[in-house]
Amino acid sequence: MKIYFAGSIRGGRQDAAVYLELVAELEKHGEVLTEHVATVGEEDMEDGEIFVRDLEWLASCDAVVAEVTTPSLGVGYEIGIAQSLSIPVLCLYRPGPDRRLSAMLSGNPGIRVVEYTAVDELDSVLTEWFTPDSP
Ligand code: 6IA
Repeated sequence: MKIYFAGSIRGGRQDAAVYLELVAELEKHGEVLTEHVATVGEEDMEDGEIFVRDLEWLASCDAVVAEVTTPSLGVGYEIGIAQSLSIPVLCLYRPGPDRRLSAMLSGNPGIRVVEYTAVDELDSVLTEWFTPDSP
């Protein structure tokens, strides 16, 4: 199972610690192609190279898991591309008093949105979602 993890980079890094925890959970279910989303900082690539590389990984993955609490143009774009390629998408969202999830995700019947407060709640959700034929 190749997993494309999507999380905000230039949209804001306030959830970077959550992404690290999530990537560790996702690694129990398969190969995470995009660990760098959690650990970003060490890369020295042009934006055009990042775009081409990430789209190649996206097209080659079996599933996309997107942490969508921090709004990100890049994550929204990746979700749209994944959906157009019929790749299953799971969006993870932590509700808060000062934010509302985009209707393009919460109102989208083609993707699964799961609300949570802490990564340790997601064990059964992820196990169920990664079970073959489940997403
Ligand atoms: O619009 P954003 O930057 O928040 O978009 C984040 C999403 O786009 C992530 O899910 C990534 O898959 C992808 N992405 C955007 N920028 C990068 C990137 N920059 N490296 C890898 N993936 C990216 C590296 C430069 C960094 C040192 C700032």
